[in-house]
Amino acid sequence: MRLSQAFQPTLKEIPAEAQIASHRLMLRAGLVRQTASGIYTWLPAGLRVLRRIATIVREEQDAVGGQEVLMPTLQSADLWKRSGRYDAYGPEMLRIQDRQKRELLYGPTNEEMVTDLFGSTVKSYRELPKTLYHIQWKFRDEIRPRFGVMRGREFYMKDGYSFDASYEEAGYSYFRMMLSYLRIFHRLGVKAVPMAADTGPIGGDLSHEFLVLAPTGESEVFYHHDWDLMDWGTSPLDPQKSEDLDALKEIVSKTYSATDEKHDEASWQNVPEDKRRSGRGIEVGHIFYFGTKYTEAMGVSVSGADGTAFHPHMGSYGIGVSRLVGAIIEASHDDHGIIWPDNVAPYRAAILNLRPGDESCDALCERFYQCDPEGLLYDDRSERAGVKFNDADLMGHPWQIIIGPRGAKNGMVELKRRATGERLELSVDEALAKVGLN
Ligand code: 5CA
Repeated sequence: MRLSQAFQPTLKEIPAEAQIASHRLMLRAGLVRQTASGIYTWLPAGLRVLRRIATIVREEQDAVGGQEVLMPTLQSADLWKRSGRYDAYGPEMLRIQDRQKRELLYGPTNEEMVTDLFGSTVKSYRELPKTLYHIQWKFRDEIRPRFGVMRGREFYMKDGYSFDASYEEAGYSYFRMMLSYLRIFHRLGVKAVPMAADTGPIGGDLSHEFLVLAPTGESEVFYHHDWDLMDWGTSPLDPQKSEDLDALKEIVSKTYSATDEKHDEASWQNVPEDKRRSGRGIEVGHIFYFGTKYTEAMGVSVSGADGTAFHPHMGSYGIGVSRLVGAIIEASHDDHGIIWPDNVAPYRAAILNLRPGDESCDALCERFYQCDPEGLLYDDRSERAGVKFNDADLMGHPWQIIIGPRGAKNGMVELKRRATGERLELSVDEALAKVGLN
């Protein structure tokens, strides 16, 4: 994308309502615009990040046997009356009436709808297990929307649902999903620790939240330092192997971590003092096992091996895809702007033309740009170099390819790594290789 043509409205003034860094940076860098309280338009660069996150989530969910569907945002109130949650959910649910005076709602989550879908389709234990997921907009009429997309009213969520024949099988689905989550957050370039958590209005008796550690997080957390040291990118645990899932369960039970609601002083005292860590975290995912709560309430059963019907055991698994955009920035920024991890950056690199109109500068910039016009942002504006440096730092591109008239004449470019500030003087071929454009 050529910046001179891009819809990339960066703001110079910091909006007063933005209290935390990620919110300020998202507005300043032109990722989102607020249209109503807790409701945002995603601008091109922000939408690119949102899509990259969703793609990684999708790949890792498919890798553990998840099957993607797309359920609607609007749901019939009747579904929720069957589970008993229509009245229980309270004022967070946005209730709507259509022209026939039928009651609808904008879905805050999809347990009811997916249980109904499953029940009308799956009839025998032989068809189990099944895991369905979708990535869809949700609405919760939060009493206090704040921190931009981190606590919005309309937000983008991946929600997945597993159906199993027994408690034991459901446990494997649960820990398989935990492993999938650990891989997802690793690929997104953030450290998210699974913490024992309350189940809240979703119900159930086994639940973990995944928290990205950041001082501005809304939750207080306590955890064993070993969680900081685990590397899920190189972990040999295989989600398809029961013994590996047992090993993960063992790690979870032996390595303390909890949000403040679940924090237990006695177990905390068993963590060696030099291994105790506490701080604040942003909840980016939440997984639950809740057994037959919904299948029973909604009258969904399948026939077992001996012919008797039983209610399948369920779990549900959420990831806040739009919240993650804010959480990643909260965990990865400095005084100059965003520092995007490579896998989620809107553009893999920016090309900064320091002298547009200079023949050799223009030619060399074009040469880089034509390698990947879709994946690169070419700052071809007739602005001062200082403006371009500042905007590139603000927008957080992992690499800056800096091309000035002197270097261009000798076929040299400067490469800056945003995360470290490191600057390299390289030949064209070396620079292409370093950024992965060759
Ligand atoms: N049905 C379950 C899991 S599928 C569920 O809804 N879980 S949840 O309530 O914990 O939401 C899942 C994730 O969505 C949360 O971990 C959080 O990352 C994200 N989320 C929840 N509320 C908001 C909100 N108001 N704004 C942005 N993201 C949110």
